Amino acid sequence: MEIKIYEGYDLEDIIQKAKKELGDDIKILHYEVNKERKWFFFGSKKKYKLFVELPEIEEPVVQFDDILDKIEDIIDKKIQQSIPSVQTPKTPDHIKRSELVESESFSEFTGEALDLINRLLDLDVLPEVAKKIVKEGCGLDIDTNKWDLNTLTSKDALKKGVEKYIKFTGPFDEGKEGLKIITFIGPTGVGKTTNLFKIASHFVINKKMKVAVISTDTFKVGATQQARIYANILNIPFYSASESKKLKSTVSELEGYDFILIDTVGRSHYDYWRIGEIKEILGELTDSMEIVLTISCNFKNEDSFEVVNRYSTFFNIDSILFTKIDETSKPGLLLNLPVETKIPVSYISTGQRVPEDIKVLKPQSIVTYLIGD
Ligand SMILES: Nc1nc2c(ncn2[C@@H]2O[C@H](COP(=O)(O)OP(=O)(O)OP(=O)(O)O)[C@@H](O)[C@H]2O)c(=O)[nH]1
Ligand SMILES: [Mg+2]
Repeated sequence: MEIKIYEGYDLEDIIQKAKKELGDDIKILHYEVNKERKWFFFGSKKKYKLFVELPEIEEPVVQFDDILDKIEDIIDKKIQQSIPSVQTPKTPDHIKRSELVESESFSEFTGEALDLINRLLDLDVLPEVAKKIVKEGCGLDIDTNKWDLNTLTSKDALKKGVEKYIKFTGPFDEGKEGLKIITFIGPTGVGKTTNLFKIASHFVINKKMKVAVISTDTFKVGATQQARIYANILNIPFYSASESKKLKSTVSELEGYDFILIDTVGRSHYDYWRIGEIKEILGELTDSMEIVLTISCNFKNEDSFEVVNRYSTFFNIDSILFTKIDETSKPGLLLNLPVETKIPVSYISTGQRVPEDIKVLKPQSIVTYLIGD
């Protein structure tokens, strides 16, 4: 406590002086009155001493939430700047597809090759991807000095390109040794939970394997109930874990299992913090698990590339699982994403039925989804 002393001959005056300096709410601790003798006067004069407590200087109230928000903003900006960019090659909006096909960029193609490119562009396959893929099945036409399909049909040419540019993981149990942990990540509502259980069903029912499911989606109301019901139907163990310690101890109890499938909460790819939270929950196990990014085929090209970019900043994505192929007539994504990002593809979900509507992706199935049987 600090004290300031005011002195004067008029008590009221010095109180006013203190108030003027320190504010109306001054705290007077005490005062003294001394008599001063004046040798040339008879008598004496009262002198007052006022002891006032100096008000505490208030520290500004620190709003931690505000500070955290600011730090988040700064980091968000930094992350934005540092995102590795698998750029979506763009078809300029002002160029119509027909003009594009006839334009310079396709002038090296002719005949059936050009027809096939045309069909692919119609399905929202990106021009550069279409060219790369189709060229694989082409030979140089001597008369025109342009690329045309050689002896192959469109379907076989497409398959050849797909085989060259896309990696396929095959079924998750292929070449598996010991316990395999597979974690499904991806944007909200793309079909992570339902497709995880389709895959679990397959291994439990058809392959008689030991499968356990752990849900880290404890954020969404009803999420664990939905998963628990599926697990009950399959009669497999189901756990929920909201933090990495719990996840690690749960996993350590599941030795002897063939698969642990981990479900995660859906997060918008624009929400880094929440994606980061998923990684935090997976903790040190992240490196020993296979990460499956789930993407809906009805996403626009640019959105899907953005999903991969942003999830890649946190995870090493082992494969892409496509969903909702039944909900789009333009599944160009099936080529665009794996060709441009070089991430292998694993499964494709073809509808809502659990467990039937899922298939292992193969070169032929990509061809079929694009240009039919
Ligand atoms: N049409 C169609 N619907 C699908 C497919 N796969 C999943 N769904 C449906 O998509 C909806 C969302 O599926 P979920 O499995 O809950 O999706 P999720 O990614 O777990 O969702 P969040 O946990 O909320 O992020 C459900 O109605 C599923 O039946 C598919 O291949 N085709
Ligand atoms: Mg879910």
